[in-house]
Amino acid sequence: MDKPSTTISDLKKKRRMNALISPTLHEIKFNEFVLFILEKKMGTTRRAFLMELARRKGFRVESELSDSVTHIVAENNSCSDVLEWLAGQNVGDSSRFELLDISWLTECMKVGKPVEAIGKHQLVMPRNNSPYPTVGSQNTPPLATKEVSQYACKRRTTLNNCNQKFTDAFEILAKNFEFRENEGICLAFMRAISVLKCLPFTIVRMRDIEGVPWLGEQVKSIIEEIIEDGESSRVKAVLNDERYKSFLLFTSIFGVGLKTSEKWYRQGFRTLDEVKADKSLKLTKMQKAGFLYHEDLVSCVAKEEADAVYLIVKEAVRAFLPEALVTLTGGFRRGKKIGHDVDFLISDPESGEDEQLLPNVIKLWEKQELLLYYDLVESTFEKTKLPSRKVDAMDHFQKCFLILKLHHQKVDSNRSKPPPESKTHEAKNWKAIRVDLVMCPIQQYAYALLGWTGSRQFERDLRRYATHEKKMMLDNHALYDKTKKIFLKAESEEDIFTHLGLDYIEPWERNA
Ligand code: DCT
Ligand code: MG
Repeated sequence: MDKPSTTISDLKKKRRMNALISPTLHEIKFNEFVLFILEKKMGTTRRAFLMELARRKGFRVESELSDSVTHIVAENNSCSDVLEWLAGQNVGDSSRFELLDISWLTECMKVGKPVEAIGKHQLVMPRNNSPYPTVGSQNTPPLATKEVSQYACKRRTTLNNCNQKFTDAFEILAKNFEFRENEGICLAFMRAISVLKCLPFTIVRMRDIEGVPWLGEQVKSIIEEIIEDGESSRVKAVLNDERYKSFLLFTSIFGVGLKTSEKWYRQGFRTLDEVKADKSLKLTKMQKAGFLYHEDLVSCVAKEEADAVYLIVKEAVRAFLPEALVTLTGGFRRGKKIGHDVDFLISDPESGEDEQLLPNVIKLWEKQELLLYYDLVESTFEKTKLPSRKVDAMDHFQKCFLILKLHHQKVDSNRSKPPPESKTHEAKNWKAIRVDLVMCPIQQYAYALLGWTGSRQFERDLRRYATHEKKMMLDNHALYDKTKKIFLKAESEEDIFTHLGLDYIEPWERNA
């Protein structure tokens, strides 16, 4: 069917409109915001009139919803009407706009300059119904109106991090302070990272983070710089810092911590090749393995590889204890797709404790030539011992830190993809994987599982919460009620949350 032909009068009308809509050469007096007037329910003519009027008064008004627009003015539209319209405009995060009613613009026009946008001018969602709680100016609540708890164990933190550009920057700064052994500032950045990860929106202006805990002046000034310039000058300086760069390299070696890094740095080493070239250096057994398998160990473990390791661990454990529980813990239990190692918790409901299991598994893998390195740590666990007061204390269970030889074939048979077959016999057909095995009595299983699932920040805050809010002591073995002077039994993680009076947080919501 032919389109109806445009009449002369249509054309004239269009030209008139265009003349009104296209920006004329009015001086912009008020540069602090950029307006966009919504045509929906207002109509073309009235919109064109208001745009021209506002421009004449010195306001900057855009015809299109460009990136520079900060305020959207609407008439006869509710907040949801405008949000619905915005959703169809493909403008990304629409929470960056202030949504205002026409009454605000009318008042501005009356006085010939911007008036403060207050409650009556703002288009807001009814409470509890909002995709982002309010859209408003200085005196309205910021985006994070729902109170954000200071405790990670009262927040739900999934892997969906809306603020990665900020958290990546703080990870670098935190690491730098860790390398400088300044624990206080390091922890301050870690807490900021943790709280930013739980926010359900991307921060686009400082107002968005009003009332969010753990964001001190230092943290805020860096957030502001990243919002304005897209990057932080402090982070850039750290990335170029010689000490930071060397420590990052040194600590990437399994078995090398801050003490060794400091020593090597003082001796003048700056790269791993320089360390390797010095044959007089005394390396521990762990560090030797760290250098030998460095390339494999720094390339992260993928979930498929962790699943393949799980099958190997389960088979070996069940060969000795057929009823044993073998649970994948750490980051992979929280739903991560990559990790630096694979963590397992093992417990036997039948025998309770079996100190021979880990030594037997080690012997078996040695025979199968799967073991590249191991360090068996004996249990120092005592049932009557009170939970540790130290937030980062290691637990007392028997455990084994090891490097396992994972044949590609084991991963690929899981993946149901043909293996990248080695062309020559010499080609390496395996990858070295860091594995932690922890053996605990079944009575402590729930506590050990909660402790080994992490994240570290989540665990720290669980313990801090127990101490400060509940007068209880929590660690990977037990929960002790100091008021009642009793140990609280738990069969599941849910039981522990209940003892602490906390809502249950699923493992994939513990990525704090
Ligand atoms: N953990 C802890 N305190 C420590 C060390 C570990 O609470 N001092 C807990 C938290 C996570 C779990 O043990 C496993 O530790 P990692 O393997 O270091 O952490 P992850 O979350 O599994 O991280 P990655 O994915 O890098 O392995
Ligand atoms: Mg891990």
